Amino acid sequence: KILITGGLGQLGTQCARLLRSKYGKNNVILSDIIKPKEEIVEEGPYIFADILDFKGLQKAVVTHRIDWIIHLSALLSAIGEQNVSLAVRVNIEGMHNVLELAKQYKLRIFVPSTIGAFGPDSPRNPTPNLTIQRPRTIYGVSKVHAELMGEYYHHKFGTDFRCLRFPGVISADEPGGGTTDYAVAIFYDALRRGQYNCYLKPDTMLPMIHIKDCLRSLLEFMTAPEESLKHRCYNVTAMSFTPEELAEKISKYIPELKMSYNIDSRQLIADDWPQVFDDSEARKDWGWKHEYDLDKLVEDILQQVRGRIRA
Ligand code: VAH
Repeated sequence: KILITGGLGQLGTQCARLLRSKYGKNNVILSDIIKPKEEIVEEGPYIFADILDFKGLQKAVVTHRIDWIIHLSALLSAIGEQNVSLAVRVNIEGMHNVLELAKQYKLRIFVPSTIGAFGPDSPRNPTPNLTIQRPRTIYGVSKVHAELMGEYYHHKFGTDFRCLRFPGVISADEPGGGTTDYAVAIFYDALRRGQYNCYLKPDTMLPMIHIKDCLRSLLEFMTAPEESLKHRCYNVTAMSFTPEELAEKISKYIPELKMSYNIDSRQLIADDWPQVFDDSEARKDWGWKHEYDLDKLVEDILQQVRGRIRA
């Protein structure tokens, strides 16, 4: 049985869909502290689970006989800077609770980390799997903490902790509070208004991945044999692009797309992040490979967003 925390964020719903297609609808339990829409509940079991309530989480793990926890609850980079104390509680205290349960009940635990777990002292092009990590956002700090705590519990208690560092994830669902989210919002504005006012400079290069590749990497990594894993944390990526490169690809479909640039504080975050992610360790140890390049991503996301706008 699999429990997904933070299930109504950018990754949760489609993560549940993928895992249910492999393990069966009733073996994957989506959870969050938000009331779900009807269609979410129709797709499979959904429960209330607050990662800050250790006892409640423990009850869920026991009553649902959970074996794996996919821990997605977190405040992302930009929103974390606006609410540091909440980010500390959710991203750090929440992680402690989930990791403690993983230890006590011998759960396999997946925690996503991020390009945001690196900072200005890390090599940026490329950023290797093992290098200095001194991030400058509370999101990044909390994700380095998660990586270190997970690795410690693995070596000290044998906890099966697994962590993938994701680049910016591109989906048709508008995520909340990330720095890479311009690359999702642009599709909506381009289709609705034929223009996009970007908060990052046109040449800001960031590693990115299509959500389908992101979630497939999670599933393949979670089912990889233990002996193939040389690390507990792996970088994964598919491509890197800039706002102007993305706009140029979208213009092939929406020729009238007009870009404007209105830089805000998220530029400072992006300037500390990797530009190119080296995921050769993941490709070598457990056979990671991406399937969506930028052309395929743009075609697919445009199609999905068109469907959402018409709906
Ligand atoms: C963010 N989309 O921008 C998230 C992610 C790699 C970026 O962590 O904060």
